[in-house]
Amino acid sequence: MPDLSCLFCRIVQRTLPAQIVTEDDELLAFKDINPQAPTHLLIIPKRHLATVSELTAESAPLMAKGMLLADRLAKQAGIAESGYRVVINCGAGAGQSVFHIHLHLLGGRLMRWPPG
Ligand code: DGP
Repeated sequence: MPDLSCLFCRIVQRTLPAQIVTEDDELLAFKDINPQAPTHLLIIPKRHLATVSELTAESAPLMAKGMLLADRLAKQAGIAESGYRVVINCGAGAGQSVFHIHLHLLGGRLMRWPPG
């Protein structure tokens, strides 16, 4: 069930505008509102799952599909050869601010390690 207090559920429902890049039955990809790299996309499951800690054996395949989509979008954006980063923040202490699981796809600049 969508949680209409959730920003990303509202983007899925099209009640909050976003620059949507692609979607299928299960996933939606859109541009991050506050990009941290020349390419910064968010890939989300359409169903509301708050964090990685909520995943189950039934829902976890969504994340594998998200990774496949991230790589496809990285290739489309021309950042796959130079390298890209996929980030999932789990919990406020790790920097999660929107509690609807999302993969950040970042690229188009040199990435350093460790992240902040
Ligand atoms: P995180 O901190 O890992 O929960 O990442 C949340 C990301 O979501 C952050 O990079 C900014 C982005 N974001 C927050 N609100 C919106 C919004 O309304 N629209 C879009 N497109 N991105 C948003």
